[in-house]
Amino acid sequence: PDNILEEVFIKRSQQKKKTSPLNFKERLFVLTQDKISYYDYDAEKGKRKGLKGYVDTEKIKCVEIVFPEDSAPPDRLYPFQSYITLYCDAFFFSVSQIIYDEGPLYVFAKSDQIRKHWINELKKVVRFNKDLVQKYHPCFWEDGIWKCCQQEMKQAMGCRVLET
Ligand code: 4IP
Repeated sequence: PDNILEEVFIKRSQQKKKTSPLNFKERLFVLTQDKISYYDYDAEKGKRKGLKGYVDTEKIKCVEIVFPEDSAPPDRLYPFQSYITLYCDAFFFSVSQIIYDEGPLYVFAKSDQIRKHWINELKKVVRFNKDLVQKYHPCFWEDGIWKCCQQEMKQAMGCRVLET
């Protein structure tokens, strides 16, 4: 499949399980019409390594930037001043009927320009998706709450209307 974009981003762990750590990994992201895939990346050799995960683009509900809440310490933002959130409709049913909820995927771009470019391309890719939302969460999901509206459910409906 043809790659639309390829870029190294810092990805926040999605914390699919309650016990998952909150950490940040450098990953090579590849966007095609069907998928956003991310790979382990050898920064020294500039080479792609193993596939770590992917999101089916048809499941994406929203592609937006994140606004850090006013009190966010600057070290959490530095040196990546930009963010992308992807709200994926992420219900995976395993054989044992355990439901994983994927929630938001946070990706930190190295520059505002890269962020803008990816958001534009992603919006084109997802524009005909069935499940696009009209409301989103402008701030992070962190420590079990949405920082923008204090809701405690990861799947809680967005609190701000998207501008079109
Ligand atoms: C992992 O932490 C990595 O951050 C994973 O990212 C992440 O998966 C895991 O989150 C998280 O537990 P450790 O390396 O310390 O184990 P990656 O797969 O890119 O290495 P995702 O892909 O989901 O962010 P959970 O929620 O999948 O457990």
